[in-house]
Amino acid sequence: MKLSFRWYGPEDTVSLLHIRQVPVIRGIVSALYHIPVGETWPLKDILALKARIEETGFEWTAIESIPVHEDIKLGNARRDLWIDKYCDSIRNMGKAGIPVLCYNFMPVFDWTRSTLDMKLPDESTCLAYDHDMISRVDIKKGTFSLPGWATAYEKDALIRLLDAYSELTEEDLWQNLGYFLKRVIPVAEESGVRMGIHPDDPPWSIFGLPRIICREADLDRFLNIVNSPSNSLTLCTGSLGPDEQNDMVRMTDKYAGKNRIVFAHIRNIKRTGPFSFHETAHPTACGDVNILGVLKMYHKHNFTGVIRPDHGRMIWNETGKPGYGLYDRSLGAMYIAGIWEGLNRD
Ligand code: DNO
Repeated sequence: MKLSFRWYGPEDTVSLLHIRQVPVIRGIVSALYHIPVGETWPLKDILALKARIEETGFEWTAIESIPVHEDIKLGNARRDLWIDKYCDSIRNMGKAGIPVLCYNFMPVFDWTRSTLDMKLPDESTCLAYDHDMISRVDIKKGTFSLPGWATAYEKDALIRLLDAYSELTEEDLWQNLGYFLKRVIPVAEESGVRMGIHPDDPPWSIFGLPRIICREADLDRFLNIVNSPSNSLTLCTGSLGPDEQNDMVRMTDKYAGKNRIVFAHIRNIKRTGPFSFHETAHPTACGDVNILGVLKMYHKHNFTGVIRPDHGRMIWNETGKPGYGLYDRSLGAMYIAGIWEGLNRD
């Protein structure tokens, strides 16, 4: 496996030189943050970022993410134009030799939390989701955005977008996802790229919008739309984990066994109610996801894809992008690396 670390590009307060001091990290997961959503990623920009990553001794192991334009998810008349541009971005990343592409198909909002700095008993802070709080938010009333989202909408644009989605059912969203996959996966195959869809986070509908990549049955349906190694998963333990029906160890065993996981996000959470949870440090003992069990399954199937520690808490007075500080993610990386070394020796 390629142990990697997410880096938000040259503007990130966590630098490549910081990451280089975390032992055994081989890869960087990054994106071109200056390209507007939907526009083609130019080859020269990809190569420039790649050179910067390689100068520090790393490999650019995965792109996270090339966001999917809302017109594609809505399935409206403009989608073909955006899909053509998406295909060109895939071709360019293939030419640059970047093998893995993470993306999601969540309408309007990417990962969503109600609190970005919930205090834990040890006084570290973490991201938390409380369904009652989210249900009370009137998103049409103002701007609502979280750091890390590809897009922050102004009020009017958001209202227009939500109106466009008001008629869209889950089944419509599945059809639009299928249309997208049938166009992009052949291009990914030709380009030597494996795409891994990121599950919906949290794995249920929010703000009345449809969400369809939430459970095992959804992942099965998704993988069957185009049965190709280029049509695979980014399996995120912290996104699927809040639904206790999602047995992460069994699901990792199943999908890694079929070679349909290209990217592993390792994150732990603690459930605090049927639709509520907060994030925790990565070790199994800290949350409700059996992270050791999940890693054992990757190891059992000789996983050669990308693994990264996902979201950390804020510890030791670090400030920065919530979920993406240096310190706790580094502890997570060491936890993963230690388990892997132990499994290799067994
Ligand atoms: C959260 C991340 C997600 C992920 C996208 C993939 O921290 O895991 O924002 O990058 O959903 O498109």
